[in-house]
Amino acid sequence: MSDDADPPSSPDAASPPADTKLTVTKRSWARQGKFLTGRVTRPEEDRLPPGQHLVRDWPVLDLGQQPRIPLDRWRLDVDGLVEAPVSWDWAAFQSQKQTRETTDIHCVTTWSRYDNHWEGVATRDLLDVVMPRADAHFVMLHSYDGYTTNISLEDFAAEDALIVHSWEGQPLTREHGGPVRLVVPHLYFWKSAKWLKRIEFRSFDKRGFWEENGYHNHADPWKEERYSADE
Ligand SMILES: Nc1nc2c(c(=O)[nH]1)N[C@H]1C(S)=C(S)[C@@H](COP(=O)(O)O)O[C@H]1N2
Ligand SMILES: [Mo]
Repeated sequence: MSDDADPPSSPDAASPPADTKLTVTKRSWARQGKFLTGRVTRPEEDRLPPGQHLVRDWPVLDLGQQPRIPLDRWRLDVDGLVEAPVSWDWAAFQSQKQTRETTDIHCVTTWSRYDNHWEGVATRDLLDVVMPRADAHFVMLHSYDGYTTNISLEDFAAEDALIVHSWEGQPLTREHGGPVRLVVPHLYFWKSAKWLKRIEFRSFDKRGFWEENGYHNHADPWKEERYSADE
């Protein structure tokens, strides 16, 4: 008997069962595009990292200085070990290729927020423009409030990392880092510098503000890389 033999005949065998609970559910998932997010997904049971809880509102956390940067004075400098450094004004930033992503936030203070809709410039597209030199392995983010945070070039180049100007279809508010902040979804949120001013490419690593003050250098939420004592 071959593997592709017809099933035993019965009055119902000619057509597949159309309306079992499972097929109805699966067809509805297919319509909604469930599980098809267009990015590397983690299994659903792994979506909430260990020790995290979900929130609906978006908390504000920073050092307490929320700088006000008028758009006509805003600049983003990208420099250090790159072939083609840039200093974008607002128009130049807006004229870059725009990307939308839907990603989750995981803050080291244990809140997570799902399905944030961002729009901005993909870090990978920025890398195509400035072309890091072969000896660039790390990135330091510098912000208008004096904050700094460090990240490897590999983490910076993650496919869902964005330099964002919009959240949920609206300009990013000042309290959340507007005009422009970084969003690196696969690391704890302190790596996502608000009020971004300068992106510096470096050959060796140097700790930023929280990394010098007891936080982990890498910050992977799924490994609970919260504090430098865990390194
Ligand atoms: N420039 C700047 N960026 C920053 C911070 C900051 O103090 N200054 N705080 C970090 C921390 S600890 C967190 S949890 C997130 C908070 O972002 P939110 O206020 O939009 O939730 O921003 C990160 N980026
Ligand atoms: Mo944080």
